[in-house]
Amino acid sequence: MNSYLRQISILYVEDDEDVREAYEKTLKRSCKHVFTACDGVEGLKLYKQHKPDIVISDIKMPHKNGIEMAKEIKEIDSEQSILFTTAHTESDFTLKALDLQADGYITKPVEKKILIAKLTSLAKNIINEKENRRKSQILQGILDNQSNMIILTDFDKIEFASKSFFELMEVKDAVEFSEKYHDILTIFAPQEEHISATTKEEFLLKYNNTPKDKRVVSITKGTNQKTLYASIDSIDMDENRLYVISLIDITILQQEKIKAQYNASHDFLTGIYNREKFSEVFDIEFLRSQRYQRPLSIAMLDIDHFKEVNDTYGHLIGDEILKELASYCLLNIRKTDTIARWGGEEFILIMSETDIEKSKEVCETLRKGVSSINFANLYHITVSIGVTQMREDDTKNGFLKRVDEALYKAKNEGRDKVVVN
Ligand code: GH3
Ligand code: MG
Ligand code: MG
Repeated sequence: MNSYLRQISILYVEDDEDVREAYEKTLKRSCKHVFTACDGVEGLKLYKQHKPDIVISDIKMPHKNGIEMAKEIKEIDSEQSILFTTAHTESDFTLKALDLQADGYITKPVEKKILIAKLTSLAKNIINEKENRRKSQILQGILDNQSNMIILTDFDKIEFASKSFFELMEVKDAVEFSEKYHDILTIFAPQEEHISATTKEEFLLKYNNTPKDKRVVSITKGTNQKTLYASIDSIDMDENRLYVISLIDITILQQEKIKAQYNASHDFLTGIYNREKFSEVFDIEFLRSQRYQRPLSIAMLDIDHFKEVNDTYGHLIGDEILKELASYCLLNIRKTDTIARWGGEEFILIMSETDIEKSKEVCETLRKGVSSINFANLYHITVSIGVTQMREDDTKNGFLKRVDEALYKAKNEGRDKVVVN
């Protein structure tokens, strides 16, 4: 028993009743289902009803000939296997049939052995094709059911990818992807700390040299930037190696991380550095100054009688003044200097590479500037500032204590003053 033929269905269209009945018997012995029709009209009707795997048809028939019927069938399914039987070996009919990409023709009278051999080879292809399609569907189903995006690629073209990946890239399938993006590497935007490359080798090298938890790529889509965690495995095929790239969208996570990092280092009200960030910068500057014997000054600034401001104008106005003061200081210090909110209405300024003469000048300018501002378009405040330069035998605490003392002195000496200690 022919196992390939056993799995397929056939539509046999032939107007000659004797021929039809004779072959129907033969076919029924070998095939799963056989439908027979006596002309093109009936043939087409049965085709639509049963969608057989193979159509065998005579050419010359009443009502609708074999070629007309085949044309209509091909419009329904361009991949449909069609085999013609014909007595007119050299005729136009045959040529037209071949034009239609029929899968072949057999001359009449058809030898049963030849017919079975021809059908077996067609059936083999059809079954393999069906099996491949089934496997592809299973694979696609598996890929689409993953929470992460998966791409099967040799880095040149995409063999398979999950629907979620194509959706992200706004393409229908792998063919449209390669038309739009050429290859997979072009979609990974060059970004600091993110993996990108122009060749497969470079990309894999970078990937392998990046610690597991930092294997991140970014994909830019218009103004939208996606951050994705990547993991790559390889599959060795017959002649080439395929890579399974798995991408997890960590954009939101990344944004939250950046936000959390920002919140951890910035003051909620004024937006300038907070005390934690000040400590971090201060530690570095202190060490640097010590190691390279470079001048370093710090200043502590405190709003005068701020309690009265709050009491008179209200807390909201007080907040507004704090914000405007912070912005003003930030705008009026050098890029290399650091200003932070020390707490309440106190601010601290780190001036690297600055000796006491220069830092006093900076503070005087700030003090004068502040006293001339209309805060919230209405209110005037003054500030007292203590300033000091780092000394050779200073500890961090000693250095900070001295600036605090300077500020205390400025307050005692009547406020709206800069005092050096
Ligand atoms: P001095 O000149 O001696 O510094 O007097 P002062 O009133 O500024 O100092 P004091 O330490 O007595 O009061 C500080 C005030 O700063 C009290 C507090 O309500 C106010 N303050 C601290 N943080 C904030 C804030 O975030 N918003 C507002 N609106 N006020 C604040
Ligand atoms: Mg104060
Ligand atoms: Mg104070």
